[in-house]
Amino acid sequence: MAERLLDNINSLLDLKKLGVNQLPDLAQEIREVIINTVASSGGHLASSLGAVELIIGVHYCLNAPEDVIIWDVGHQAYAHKILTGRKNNFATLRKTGGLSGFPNKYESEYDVFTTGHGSTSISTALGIAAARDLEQKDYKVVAVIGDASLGGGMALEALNHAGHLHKNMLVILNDNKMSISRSVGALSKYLNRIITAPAYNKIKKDVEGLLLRIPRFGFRAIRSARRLEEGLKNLLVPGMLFEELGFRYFGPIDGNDVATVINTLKNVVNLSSPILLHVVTKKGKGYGFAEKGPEKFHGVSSFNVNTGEKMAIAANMEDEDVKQEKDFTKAFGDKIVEMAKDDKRIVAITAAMPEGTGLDKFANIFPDRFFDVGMAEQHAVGFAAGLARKGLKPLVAIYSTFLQRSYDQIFHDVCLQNLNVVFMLDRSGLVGEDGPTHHGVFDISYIRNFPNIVSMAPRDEEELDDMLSWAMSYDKGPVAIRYPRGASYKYCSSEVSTPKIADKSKAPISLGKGELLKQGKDVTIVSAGYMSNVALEASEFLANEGVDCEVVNARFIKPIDVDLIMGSILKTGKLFTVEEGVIGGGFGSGVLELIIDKVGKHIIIKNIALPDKFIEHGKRALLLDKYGLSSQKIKETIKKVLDSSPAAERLNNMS
Ligand SMILES: Cc1ncc(C[n+]2csc(CCOP(=O)(O)OP(=O)(O)O)c2C)c(N)n1
Repeated sequence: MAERLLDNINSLLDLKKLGVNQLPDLAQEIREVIINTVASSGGHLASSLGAVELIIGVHYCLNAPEDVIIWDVGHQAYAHKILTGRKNNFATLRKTGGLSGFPNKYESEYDVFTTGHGSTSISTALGIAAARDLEQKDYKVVAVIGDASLGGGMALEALNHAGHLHKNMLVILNDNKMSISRSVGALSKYLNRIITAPAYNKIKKDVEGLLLRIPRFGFRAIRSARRLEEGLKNLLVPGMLFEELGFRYFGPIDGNDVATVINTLKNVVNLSSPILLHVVTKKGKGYGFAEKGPEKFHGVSSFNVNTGEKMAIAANMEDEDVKQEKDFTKAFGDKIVEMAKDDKRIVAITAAMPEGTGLDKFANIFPDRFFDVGMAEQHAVGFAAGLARKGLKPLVAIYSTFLQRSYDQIFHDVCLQNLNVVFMLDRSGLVGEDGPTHHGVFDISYIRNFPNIVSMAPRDEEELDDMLSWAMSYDKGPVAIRYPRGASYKYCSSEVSTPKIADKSKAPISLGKGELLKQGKDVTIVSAGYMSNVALEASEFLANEGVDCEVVNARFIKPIDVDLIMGSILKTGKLFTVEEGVIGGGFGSGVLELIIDKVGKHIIIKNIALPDKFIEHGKRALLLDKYGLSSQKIKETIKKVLDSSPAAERLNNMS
């Protein structure tokens, strides 16, 4: 096999030894590595392919890690990983123990910030620029942000502040006109106008041509061109939004032409003010299937490179488009459509994730009652509050991890007003390969703290249907429903035994009422929702060891069915709570708060939950097992507690 340029690139110094004319070939080689790796490991393909030349250009012109580069979301930064010393273990991307799918400050000094959530980069970069100036240093600070992420509230707040502080920093707007689906919103239209305005583009080309012809004098050329440019822009560009905010705007340039990227960067990187460089790239660039269907290849599980076909539904992508026959997301998407046909007051809101949340079907059938607010979770909740205030029935579908953005809006705009907003928290629990930025493990705690809100978790798709019907007809305040990614049958074991779903006929949903899944006399296991399938399986393992468990599905995380739980504890004297959420302030804590003054002193209690730490990425089943939430591990924990408890003997004899 012929030697590749990439074979000799082991550091950024090696990159800089190449001539600009060699870089298109390098870009091609990097693309091949990304495509082949993601085809096997799953990952964020289309965004990463689109950003290859931009990343090469940035590293060619800057001096990382001294110069600081912050990647917004970070899903586009695979080429950055490959160029900054991680080429040889890139094949481990997203795998258990392997490279993270996002920038990770613990993985490399070139990843200045651990990221995964959108719209944060400009704030971080501005903070770093301010720190640099206070310390009288002179490195460069760059934020690279996508067009959809730029529409997030935090990014707009940061632009506002940056223009005011007037720090030297460069914001590179990587505009591919796409979020996961097409970008939405007025800002996106505005950017599109800039790109497509023919008269303005012609002038831009002339200005660029001028700069490119005299690169060594580019700095001066820009200055002299600027006055002319500014006058023309005032005339021709509607708004001049960025300039009005205090940025000097350059672009749009072709971000997939590495020479253009480098020539432009060389000129703008030394200017002293906040600069916004508008770079236009093609999402999915260089891989036909991804260019044609960028939304399908935004986040993918493993696929066949030659056909573009999915190989498996294995990877736990945040936004992977493959729907299984029956899973929580699909159950929700189908059910809400069915309900909305009969109830015209139902409206649905997504924050840039119609497909991922299952709302795409609703969007197609009820376009007027569907709102994609863009990557703006805070606004999504405030907007829902307004709709609810006027008597509509808004449903907000946002992944557990991204709804964290809306903590104050849940408090102030919804719970405090006691409005009938229904929150659908998909991807609750461990999501797997996307890792700590994406695990939805805090929602039990952050939701149940607020007065007025009801919080529930279904144990399977059928129960999700029932809960959704109940929630939409409940008119006494907000409701949150949490459920994991995928199908309920998958959430039963650590792949060590046959999946088991409780098949007991279900009682109708009733506020604060749980259900008894299995009667027993030795031990009470309580969880809410899908984890009760795992608990049930653990109870079978325990039965083999002579421990007879009573298993309760509380259904409601708030209000908790204290009567049902107390009734069981009084019988067994031993309580184990199980939840796929962080231990602090979780479901188990909620149970303890309620029973603490009701139980006698001879009781064994153990909360089984995720530890107080950020959980790494990896295969979900392995993580569950590692952190004690597989049915086997739950069994082992219960057995250990029973065996080691001095009170056990007494308790067993108590009745
Ligand atoms: C706060 C937040 N909301 C939602 C997401 C899910 N998400 C990941 S990438 C993405 C689209 C990003 O679009 P853009 O910024 O334009 O970058 P591109 O992928 O097009 O390069 C979304 C919605 C997220 N990571 N963070």
